[in-house]
Amino acid sequence: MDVQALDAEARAILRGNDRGGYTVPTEGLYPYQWNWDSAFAAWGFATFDLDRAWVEMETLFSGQWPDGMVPHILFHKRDPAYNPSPETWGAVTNGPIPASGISQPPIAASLARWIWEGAPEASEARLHALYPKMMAWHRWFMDYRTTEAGAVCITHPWEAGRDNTPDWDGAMQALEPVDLEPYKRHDTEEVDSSMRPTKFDYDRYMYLVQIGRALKWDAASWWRETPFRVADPTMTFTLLRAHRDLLAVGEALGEDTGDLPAWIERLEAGAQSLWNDGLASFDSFDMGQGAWAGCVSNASFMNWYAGVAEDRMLSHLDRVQALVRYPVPSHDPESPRFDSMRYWRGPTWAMANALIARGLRDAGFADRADRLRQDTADLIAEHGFAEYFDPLNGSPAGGQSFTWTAAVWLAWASPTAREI
Ligand code: 9WN
Repeated sequence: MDVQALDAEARAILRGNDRGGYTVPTEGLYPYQWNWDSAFAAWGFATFDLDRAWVEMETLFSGQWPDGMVPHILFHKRDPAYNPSPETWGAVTNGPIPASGISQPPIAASLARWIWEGAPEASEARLHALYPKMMAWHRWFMDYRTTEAGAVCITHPWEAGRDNTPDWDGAMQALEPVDLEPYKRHDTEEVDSSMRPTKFDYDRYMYLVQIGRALKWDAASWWRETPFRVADPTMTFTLLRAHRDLLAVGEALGEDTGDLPAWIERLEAGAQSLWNDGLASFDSFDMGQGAWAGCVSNASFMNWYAGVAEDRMLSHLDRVQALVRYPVPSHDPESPRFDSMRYWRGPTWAMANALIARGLRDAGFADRADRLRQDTADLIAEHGFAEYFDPLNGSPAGGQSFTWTAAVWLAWASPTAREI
């Protein structure tokens, strides 16, 4: 492995995807600022340009809505080729920047903490300024996405950032997209359709956007009326972790930590509500139909990242790792729904591995964390900086020169990365 060349290539990808204050996930396929992609980008930039890292975070929060939400896409500069457009979303004036009407996994506070810990003095003022914005966003999740049991829900498959995972199959089957307006897909013009969600899924993505637009994306109305509400390990675990990190930051910086301890307690209970006894795993739960998804996904393994101990997940991890060359697959290879190349139905995602490994390390499973880091480093070194990969043979898939893959290489997978 030529580490110097790989580090240089990763930096060049981040610079190349920089559109001035924000980074696109990849040229063409995703021409705007995506929420959790940007948090990873900031983490990557922090390894060689600290100021640019904070600018990435600041630009993300410059799109925050008055109710606290930080949208999943910010449409800074219009790209007519991309669909759904700002008008299709219909959230052009809900916040300071035209945006989508939903959010994405809240990893920003955690990654901001890691960036700050790497350079505390130079980062402190930037983190101070972001702190109240992060609090407001976290409060928004507690107010508009959390079940009574304390699990965090998604209201659209795009909100979890795991668009077409089998986790949502049941909830998607239950949707009847009546009066669906005609729409044009952009993704399958950029990437082979065998690697992307099907028309069945896309019809329902667009149908949900249509309903949200009619409700003007008013958070309370949408939470009440959306026909798609699934309690999700990605959201629950990332928000729980982010609450803990924000609390640590708030205490260190002398900020008001407000409701954070109570929110943590609530989400700790919520995390347990995602334990599916029949599957012996953390799972997604469709609130609409009161049904488990029955899925061991890569998000199921984020329990340690959230500070939730569960040794039974180790057996799943060891089992799943033994089945593929490049773990962690986004869906259980032993499931009949596993599809090694189709988006979130099987492929491996380097950025998800970074979060899983961080959790394993924090929980004291350093050997497993190291192994995952090594497997991910091999994957990227042998198959490039793709959006995602076939877990069986490493074939690169989706977009290329991908921001979050380059970022997690620099910040975590590269042998030159700082120990986290
Ligand atoms: C829709 C940008 C985003 C990621 C998501 C990933 C994918 C978009 C799409 O790309 O979602 O938001 O069109 O498929 O699923 O996690 O943030 O990289």
